[in-house]
Amino acid sequence: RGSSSNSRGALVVLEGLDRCGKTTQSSRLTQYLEGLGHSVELWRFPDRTTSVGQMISSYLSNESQLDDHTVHLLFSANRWEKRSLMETKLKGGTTLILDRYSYSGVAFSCAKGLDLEWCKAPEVGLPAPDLVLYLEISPEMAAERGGYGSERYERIDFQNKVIKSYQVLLGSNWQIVDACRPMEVIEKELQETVLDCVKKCQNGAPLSHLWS
Ligand code: Z5A
Repeated sequence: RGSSSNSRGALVVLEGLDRCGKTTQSSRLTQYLEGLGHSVELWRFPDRTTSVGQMISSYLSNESQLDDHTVHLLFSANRWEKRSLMETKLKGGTTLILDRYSYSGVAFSCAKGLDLEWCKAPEVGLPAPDLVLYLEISPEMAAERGGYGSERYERIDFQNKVIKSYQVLLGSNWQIVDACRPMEVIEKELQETVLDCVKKCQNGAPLSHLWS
């Protein structure tokens, strides 16, 4: 499908508060692109299947206690262990839809009080997304959705701090999406934006690295 010798897959990230609809929308987007005949994969961070991911998972479900800096570095390591595969896939023409990425890493750790620059440092050099879709919702509205409250960060006061940290990270490749609307309406809006991004990458838009 590529129309340039530098043709590649797009790196698309979905970010936002807990229960904003990332999982729902990232899987719908993946199905949509597959339906159009694109090579596409859905990944999520943390990737709880690796040994680092299992340490993170047990921390998130309050089964283990870890120093905040340690947890931050584990989340980052969990992305670095996928970096090489990520780049291979993108260069091979596969679009990756990521359910959370480095922005979650920084936003959640900063919300705990860690220094912004310290939090960004271990992410430097990871592939930079071509597009970040930020699904915007209030913590109160998110809490009304299914399953809220069972994991470590699922408290409204903490989620408000996370929003403030995300605001600092906002860049030119971000699109803010009103996530309070019906799923189908959001889905349609994302399809157009992502297809546009996929086409740009097929036409050879260069892959950059964080933080750019
Ligand atoms: N974390 C971190 O600290 N550092 C890092 O580097 C990374 C993450 C990567 C686990 O993330 C935690 O790790 C997370 C950040 C931190 N903590 N928090 N908070 P996770 O991704 O595994 O967990 P999550 O954020 O809790 O994801 P989630 O529960 O899967 O939520 P979601 O994907 O955003 O939402 P959803 O599953 O699509 O939808 C939730 C419910 O709402 C479900 O019942 C849907 O049917 C419903 N829904 C979805 N969309 C709508 C609309 N539009 N209207 C009405 N209802 C809807």
